Amino acid sequence: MKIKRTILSSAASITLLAALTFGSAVAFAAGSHDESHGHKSAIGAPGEASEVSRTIEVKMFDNYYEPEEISVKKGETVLFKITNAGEFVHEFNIGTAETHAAHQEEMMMMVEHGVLEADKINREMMKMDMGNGKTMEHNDPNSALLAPKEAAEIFWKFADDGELEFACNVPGHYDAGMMGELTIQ
Ligand SMILES: [Cu+2]
Repeated sequence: MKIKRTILSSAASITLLAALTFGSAVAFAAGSHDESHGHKSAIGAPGEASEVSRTIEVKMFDNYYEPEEISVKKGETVLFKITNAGEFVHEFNIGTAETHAAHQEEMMMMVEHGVLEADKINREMMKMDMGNGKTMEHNDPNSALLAPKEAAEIFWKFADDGELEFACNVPGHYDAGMMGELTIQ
């Protein structure tokens, strides 16, 4: 009787352990997702077209932006009209130094997998399952990854503060200076 109860309770604790492990694995995955895709609360949130108070045109060249710096108002919703006027693939990504660093690692992986070439984006390959249910698709609302001559629009609502940067995380571009300060006033 005593032995049987011990077995039962250890089976119960294994189940509990499994539940706890599973729970923490999920929490970890969610946490790392936040890190790689930006702390949404700090960098702002996707904006509504009806709330746009200003349009800012951004041109991407090899390897710099025009304008070089951007300043926005607290809580403002901005429509960014982005054009890639360069000869290489570039990105306009709203984030912090930390989120850009994390994103650069993802982009490095895209280059290693042949998804990203210097002057070409293989969008079909981006949809491939990486074996973990994830893909390399880039449709984050805070960024636009563009091949030469492509254009995109980003509606973004800024928070009240934050130390933000807009940057290109294509390998080597950020370090070459393809980033700018995004000041909230
Ligand atoms: Cu670039």
